[in-house]
Amino acid sequence: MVPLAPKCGVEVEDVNLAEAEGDTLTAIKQAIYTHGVALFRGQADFTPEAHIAFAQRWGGIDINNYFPLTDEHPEIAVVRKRADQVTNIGGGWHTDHSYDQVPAMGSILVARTLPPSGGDTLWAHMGEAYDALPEDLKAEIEGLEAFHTADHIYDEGGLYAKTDMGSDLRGQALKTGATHPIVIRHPQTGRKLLYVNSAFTMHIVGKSREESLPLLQRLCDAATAAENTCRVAWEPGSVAIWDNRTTWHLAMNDYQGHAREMHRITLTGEPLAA
Ligand code: AKG
Repeated sequence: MVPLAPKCGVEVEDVNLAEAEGDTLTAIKQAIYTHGVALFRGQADFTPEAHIAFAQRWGGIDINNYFPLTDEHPEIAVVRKRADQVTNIGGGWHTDHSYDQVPAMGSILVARTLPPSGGDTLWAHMGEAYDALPEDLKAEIEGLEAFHTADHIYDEGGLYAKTDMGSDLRGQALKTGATHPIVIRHPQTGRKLLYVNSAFTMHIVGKSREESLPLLQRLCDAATAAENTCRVAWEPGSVAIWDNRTTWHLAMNDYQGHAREMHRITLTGEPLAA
C-alpha cells in the first residue's frame, strides 16, 4: 500500500477487486477503517455485477433514496453531472448519510465517464482533524450532540433542484433527520472522530442554528485543514472505497461543459456512539 497523502488515504496495488474476498477483503477493510479511503486503479473487471457482488461480500448495501439508480441494477446509484448541468453532486464537504439514524458505513465509487480533465475527489481524515483540535475545543465539544438533515438539499427548490437528484424521485417527499454525537468512536478501530459536516449538520442539540454556527464553523474549518486531506485524479478503471465515519469528501466542480458519471454503492453501517 502506498499513502495518497501523509494523513489520509492509501493506494492499494496488485488487487483485483472483482475477486477480492477472505483475508484480502479483511486487509482492505482494515486499511479503509484506518486511512479513511483506498484507491484501486486499473479495475477493468469491476463491472456493475462485480460492484454489487463485492458490496454484498463486504456486508450489505444501503440504497440511497435520493440518487437516480441504474435501470438494470437498482443497487447502484448514479452520481451524474450532465454536460449542460452547472451544480455537481457532492461539491461541498460532506459525509454521506449523516442525516440517517444509522448512517451508511461507506461508499464504493467507480469512474464510468470522466471529463477530459478535472473532476477530482478530495477526502479529509476526521481522526486527524479531531487529534489536531486545541485541548480547550476538545473539552468544549465533549458530550455534545448535533442534528443532521438533508431536507434543504434534496427538497424541491433545494441545492440539487436542477440535478437528477431529489426527495420525490421515488414518488414521495422524504424527510430526514438524525442526532449524533459531535465526537464518535470508530466502531472498529475505537479512534475518536469528529462527526459534524458542512452539508448536513444543522445545529447543536439544545442550541438554535444561529447559536450553533460559530462553533460548527470552527470545527468545519479545522476539519478541512489541507494537511488532513488527500486528492484523487480519476482514470478509467479507478475505484475508491471510503469510510464515512473516518472521512469527509468533496467532488471538484471544475469541468463545466463536460459530462461526468460515477457509479456508487453505499455500504450498510451501524449505530454511532461517543
Ligand atoms: C458522493 O457520492 O457522495 C459524492 O460526493 C460524489 C463524489 C464524486 O463524484 O467524486
